[in-house]
Amino acid sequence: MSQPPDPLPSPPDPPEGDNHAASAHLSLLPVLVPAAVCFLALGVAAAAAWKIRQIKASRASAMAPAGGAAPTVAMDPDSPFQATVENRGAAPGPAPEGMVWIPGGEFSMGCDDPRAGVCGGPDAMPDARPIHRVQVDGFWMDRTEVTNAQFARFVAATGYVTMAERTPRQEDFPTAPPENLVAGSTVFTPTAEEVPLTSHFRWWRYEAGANWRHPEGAGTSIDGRDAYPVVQVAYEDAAAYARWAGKRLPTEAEFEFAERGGQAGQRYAWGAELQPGGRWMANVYQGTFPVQDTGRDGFAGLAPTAQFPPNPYGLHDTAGNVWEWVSDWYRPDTYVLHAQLGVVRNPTGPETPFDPAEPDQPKRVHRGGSFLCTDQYCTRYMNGTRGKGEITTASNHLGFRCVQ
Ligand SMILES: [Ca+2]
Ligand SMILES: [Ca+2]
Ligand SMILES: [Cu+2]
Repeated sequence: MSQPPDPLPSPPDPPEGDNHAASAHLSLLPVLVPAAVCFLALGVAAAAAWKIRQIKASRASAMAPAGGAAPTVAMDPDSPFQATVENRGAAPGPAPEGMVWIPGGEFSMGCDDPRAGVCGGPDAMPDARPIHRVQVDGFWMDRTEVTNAQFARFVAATGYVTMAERTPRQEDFPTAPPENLVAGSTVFTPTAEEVPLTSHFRWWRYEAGANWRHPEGAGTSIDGRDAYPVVQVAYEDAAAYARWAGKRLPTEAEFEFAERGGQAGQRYAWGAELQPGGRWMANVYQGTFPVQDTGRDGFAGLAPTAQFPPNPYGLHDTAGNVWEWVSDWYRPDTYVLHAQLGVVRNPTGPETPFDPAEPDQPKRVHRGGSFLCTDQYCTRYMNGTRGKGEITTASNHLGFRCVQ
């Protein structure tokens, strides 16, 4: 667990802009849910078409095509994926503690429709297509999800108060009933019996007193959980930690380059099969969702970090355990736009968020899936798949890691 670099910190940052987002968040009480929980795949809504046209011009100017990119090598001519071409050259110095060098390079980003495959799950993942070429520069990346111990050092050094710990103010949420103005967050609750997987409201609840120190509510704690990933962090909490540590959140393209480990078009961080040799390779969900997590992979619920083998770059838990915030705004059509631009270099996401399913909620991308992902419902532990979440909404299956 790395000590943050000296010199330390800027004082705790005030909340970032976009506070309008909080309205969307709390006015939904008490049925507030994390928007990015294993949920239904979305098509690119026709209603979004005008927005595509609207932002096309700005996108095109914002992303220069990669000049002189390495030639790509065709693999299977029927595959939408082409070989990953890593940047040459060594890491720029010794690794910061707890981080590994990701060389960057040019790769095929996205996920093909997994449904026909074994354990492919029910989701078509249309927002992860078309598969297109992207180039990213090299960077350092945390080997693991940020842990409770690391986050505790940040809070001790700065006095930072996370969003879930702040009591909502009536003036900020004029439409919320006063009894709903209590600090808290969203917590997964198994159902008593099998339920239709049509509404995630059935297994998420807003829990007063839930926050990173009390991940499942006021009666729970992180005692003995130093090595577990911190959860119940909203986007600005994660970003504030990253700034304090002299780091930042990865972009979506950086995360995907890293999770693929230099290999092209692999379904999983560890290869082509969900369970090679019958072995579980990530902390995901077994059993009947959302009734009972049998923990066949060794963990029912959250696991400490790094309990499964790393990917070829030395990264643990890019798939599963907790979802991870990345810095891009979410739009379902991001890749449609990218694919029109040739090789996209160091993309940082669209200028504005848009989710046709919940157009009033500004969302950023989540990556990697969580301990709740299962091929019964949501297979977003697969490489290249995309999640999303309203930026003020935290939950007990969402965390982050940093890059620099
Ligand atoms: Ca598990
Ligand atoms: Ca993860
Ligand atoms: Cu999932």
